[in-house]
Amino acid sequence: MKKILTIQDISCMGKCSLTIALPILSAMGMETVILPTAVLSTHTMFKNFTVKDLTDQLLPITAHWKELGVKFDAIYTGYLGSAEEIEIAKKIFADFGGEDTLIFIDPVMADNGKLYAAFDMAYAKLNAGLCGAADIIVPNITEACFMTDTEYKEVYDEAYILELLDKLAGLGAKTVVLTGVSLSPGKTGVYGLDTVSGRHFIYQNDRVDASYHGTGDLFSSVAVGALMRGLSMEDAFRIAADYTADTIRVTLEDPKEPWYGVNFEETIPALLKMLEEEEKKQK
Ligand code: PXL
Repeated sequence: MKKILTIQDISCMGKCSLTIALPILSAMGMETVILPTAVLSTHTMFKNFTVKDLTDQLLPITAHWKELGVKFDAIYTGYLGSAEEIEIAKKIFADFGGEDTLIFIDPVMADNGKLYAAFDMAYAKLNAGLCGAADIIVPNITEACFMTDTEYKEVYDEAYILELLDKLAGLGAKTVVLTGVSLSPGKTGVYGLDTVSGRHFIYQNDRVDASYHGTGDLFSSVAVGALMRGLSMEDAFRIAADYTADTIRVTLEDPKEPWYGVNFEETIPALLKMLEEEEKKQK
């Protein structure tokens, strides 16, 4: 069984970060080891949430794992709360990384042209540095712009995306995948670049006109799980994009609280079916 370490916060109620990564990766057949960076009462779309930072716990926890000789098939980082936690993530990559460990970074910090309230430009630069240590990074367009000093555009063409991918490649990751890329009306998806071979890949599906908290975490968790199941980059990101869109569609039928998160619990059986069908095709 593959063993994945995921490093991100735990927002106890509301669906994002670890409350998505853990059930999704477990359902996909992965042993999932968690390193919670902070405990929040709810995710940050609720008012008056509490936060307990866990920065001082991270290295003692990983030192214990080191003593036990633990090895991971993948390390997947999501929302990290501070500059110090980025430095710690780098140290964890150095301590547990290696040829047989896929490092997957979702540099969660911004969307729709803006940094989230907790972050500033200095944090974006540190995140860019962290991305240099990755095998795969999956920024959205906003995050890519902040990390590469590029002007953010709501309306863009393919040349803009190709330029962003080249700049992201300059950060040092082996594969860079831009998310939320729309190259024609009503479509959205991913545009990737394997920086070793220079090969691009693109996948566009139908855009669902709704925005839910935690969908980036769902997308990344599924992509990591699919890669660990042995799917190619193209197949893993296509399934992650399709599954995320399908889950948003299912959630739209639930009239309550659109900011709460998506009803991924209902769509896990469909995800497993999608994966099994893909795997059967490849046999
Ligand atoms: O879904 C990303 C995420 C995770 N955790 C916390 C967040 C966010 C995005 O805003 O605030 C605490």
